[in-house]
Amino acid sequence: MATNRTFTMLKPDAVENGHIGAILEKINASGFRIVALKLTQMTIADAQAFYAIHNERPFFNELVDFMTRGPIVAAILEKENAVEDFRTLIGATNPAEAAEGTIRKLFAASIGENAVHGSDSDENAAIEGAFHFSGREMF
Ligand code: FUP
Repeated sequence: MATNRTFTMLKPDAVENGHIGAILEKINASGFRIVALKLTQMTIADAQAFYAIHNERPFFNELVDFMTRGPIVAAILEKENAVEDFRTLIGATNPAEAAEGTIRKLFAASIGENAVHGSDSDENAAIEGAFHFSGREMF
C-alpha cells in the first residue's frame, strides 16, 4: 500500500483540556510520522473557509465559533493508508458512537466539540495541509 499523508487539527477543546501530549502520543504509537506541526489559532474567516462545505448546515456558526475560540494544533501525518487509518484512529464524528480506544471516544465530549479533525480524502488532505502550512514547514 502506498505511503500517503493526512491532515489533522487537535481542536480548541483538546488544547484547553491539556490533551495535546496524550493525543500526539497516540498518533505516534499508531505509526504515523509527523511531517508538519504547529500551535495556531484560526480567524473567523479561516474557519469559514476551511469548513465552507458545511456553510448551509444549521451548526455552521457554532462550528466556526468553536474552532476560533482558542488555539489548535495543526499537523500533517504520513503513513501507509494515512487518510483511512487516521479516521479509524479518531472514531466516529459523534463521540457517543465512536469505538472504544479511539481518540474521540477517549477525549471528546460531543459531536460539536469532538477533539480532533481528520481529512476525508487524499485530495482534501492536500488542500487542508496547504491551508495551514507552507512548503518550508513540511518535512
Ligand atoms: P468529520 O469528517 O468526522 O470531522 O465530520 P464532518 O465533516 O461531518 O463534520 C465536521 C465538523 O462539523 C465536526 F467535526 C463537528 C461539526 N458537526 C456538528 O457540529 N454537528 C453535526 O451534526 C455534524 C458535524
